[in-house]
Amino acid sequence: MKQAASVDSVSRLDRDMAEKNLSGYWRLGMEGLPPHPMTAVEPCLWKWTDVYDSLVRAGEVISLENSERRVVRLVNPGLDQQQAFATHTLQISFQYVKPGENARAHRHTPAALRFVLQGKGAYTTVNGQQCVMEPGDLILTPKLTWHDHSNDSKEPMLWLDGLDFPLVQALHQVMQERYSDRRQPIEKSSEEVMDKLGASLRHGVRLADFFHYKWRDTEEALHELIKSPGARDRFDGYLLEYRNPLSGGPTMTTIQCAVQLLPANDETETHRHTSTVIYHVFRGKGATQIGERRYDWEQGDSFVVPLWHVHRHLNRSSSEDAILFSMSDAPVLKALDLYREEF
Ligand code: GTQ
Repeated sequence: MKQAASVDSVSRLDRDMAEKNLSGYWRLGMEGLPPHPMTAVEPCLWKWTDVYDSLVRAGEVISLENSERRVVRLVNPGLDQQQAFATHTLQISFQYVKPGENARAHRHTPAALRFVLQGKGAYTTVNGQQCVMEPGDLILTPKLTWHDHSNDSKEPMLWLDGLDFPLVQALHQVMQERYSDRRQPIEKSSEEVMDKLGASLRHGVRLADFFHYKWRDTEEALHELIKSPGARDRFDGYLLEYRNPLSGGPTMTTIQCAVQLLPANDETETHRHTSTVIYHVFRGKGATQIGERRYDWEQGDSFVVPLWHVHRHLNRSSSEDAILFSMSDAPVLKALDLYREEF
């Protein structure tokens, strides 16, 4: 009688507490917390042909009058499919703007970046700065910067979008505003800003922002790097991080972008870290071993290495360099003292 009463009193307690929006720790049992971070994000690879086919079809049926952007998102099979995010913190999608089109001006709390894949001569305007796009350029639209995309060229434009949307959503901070016109007035060009940047660094004057990394500068820096003795990283090959030239800090508050070059036949060593990385293959072909599985990739493919998954990269060509573009949530983990690495 006594025992039954005590069993009954726990379930009665739980029920009574639930009615008052309370919960007892004992409901978790004795298992406790996991010994290492756990994630629902799954390793996944998306083939360029699938992404490209979808973009081309969207080009036929989606107009920029009916959809604010013509964007195809990569969806992680381990996450809620309705949300359509590639990871729990960052989102990757691909955007297509046809000749003569304009994607109207807006700004939002999620930070975004563009890595240009195809086309030449279209531009994104960021807070009045005209950033003319060429393949390999990285263009930033940090939180609440106005941006619109215009293709006044004769070629279709394709680029990769990265956003910290899932993170900003988890913090319940998503909002967007539309600009009064479709396009912002252009006040200056990236070239003018870059010229001023040199002068401002010499004079110790701070420019407010830096939005545009040209591929010709990135490529030159990569080629300098491969010539420097001891520059090869054992886990990432020749890795170049996009740093804020004014602060020396990460690309943006929440996102670290990088390019890495793996020479022909190169194989890196295995490690893992608490940041999650989204990769896009800019040049070449190879493979990334994630845990037990090998993901073979070639130009245009994208893949995700989820947090705390051991991984290493292989260039499977005997003659060509491979170049990976990547974005990671490492700045967030570092800011929160949650960044750890193991090898
Ligand atoms: O180009 O402004 O992939 O606002 C998602 C949201 C791109 C953009 C995305 C956006 C944009």
